Amino acid sequence: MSKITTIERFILDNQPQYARGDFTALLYDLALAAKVIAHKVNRAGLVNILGEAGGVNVQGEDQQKLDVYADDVIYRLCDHTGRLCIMASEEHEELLEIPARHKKGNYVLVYDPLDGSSNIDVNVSIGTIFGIYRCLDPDNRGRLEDVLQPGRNLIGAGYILFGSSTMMVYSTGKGVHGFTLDPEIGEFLLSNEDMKVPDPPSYYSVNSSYYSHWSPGVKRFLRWLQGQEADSPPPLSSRYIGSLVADFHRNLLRGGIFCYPAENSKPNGKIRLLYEAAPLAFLMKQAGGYASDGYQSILDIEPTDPHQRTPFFAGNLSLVKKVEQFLAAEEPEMA
Ligand code: P6P
Repeated sequence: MSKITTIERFILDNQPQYARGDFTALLYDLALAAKVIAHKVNRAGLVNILGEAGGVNVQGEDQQKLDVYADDVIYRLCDHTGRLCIMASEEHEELLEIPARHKKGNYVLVYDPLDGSSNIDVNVSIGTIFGIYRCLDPDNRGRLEDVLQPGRNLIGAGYILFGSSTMMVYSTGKGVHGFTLDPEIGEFLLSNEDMKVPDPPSYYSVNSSYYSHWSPGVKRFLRWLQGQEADSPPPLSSRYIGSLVADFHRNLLRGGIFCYPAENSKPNGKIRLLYEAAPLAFLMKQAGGYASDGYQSILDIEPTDPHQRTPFFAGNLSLVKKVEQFLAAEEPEMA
């Protein structure tokens, strides 16, 4: 029997000596949010039977959609703790200020409260993604500039995967660690310490129905991946369930590449830079992989808008660098 380590214990054991505890406590807050959201998500299928989240409750009040519910849980757990100076959420066009009655802290939280929530109705895994920055100016905290930081400034990032079990996977810059929720005791227990993306890879994840909309370089990369070029690698299996966190998690665990390329009608792709691509890129780098927009590291992109999108390739370094190689050698498509 391996020793039982709760996420709280692991966070405490790994916080630096000089830590004052705010960053550690913020990670606890997110672990608590994960438990609260998991409880509701895991009952989503009972909406019409028990009238819970997403349906109409016994008082006839409209229940919140689960992504709105998840957003509300994270905000209300974090807005008063004095640890944050500002938040940015996929669910809100505007930045989320800390109410004036509460102290502003030194950290910034960016998050997608429930990515892929449309998959709930078909019982496919979904996820929460988060990133943590330090505010830039301690004397002027909670500005747009604090949110528009490149991923290389992240001091922590992670995701919560609501799947066959609920997992919280995070990094604070000292490796990637995974915790599985034991619903019986309501604790996240260490299940994957120091996760590294395996090599050789096993999978690739992409929505091939968009093939005709991709650039020549991306098309060439997919043909290479599928064994149609002289120097193609050993064949990988295609796995894509249209839920970013689930597809990303599989490639992190088994080795591979997740691709959401730019398309003719979507030049910046679909994945959000600030609260999806950058946090996942931080994790993938910590796990020995790499994430790119096809031309540069995701972590080097300087955001100009909290909701901007980016083409996204994440996984084994060798595979993502191959995308960059094919895009760099791209011949313009014949008219
Ligand atoms: P498509 C879900 O809507 C999402 O944002 C990600 O979770 C997922 O990877 C992607 O979109 C799927 O997009 O265009 O393949 O349906």
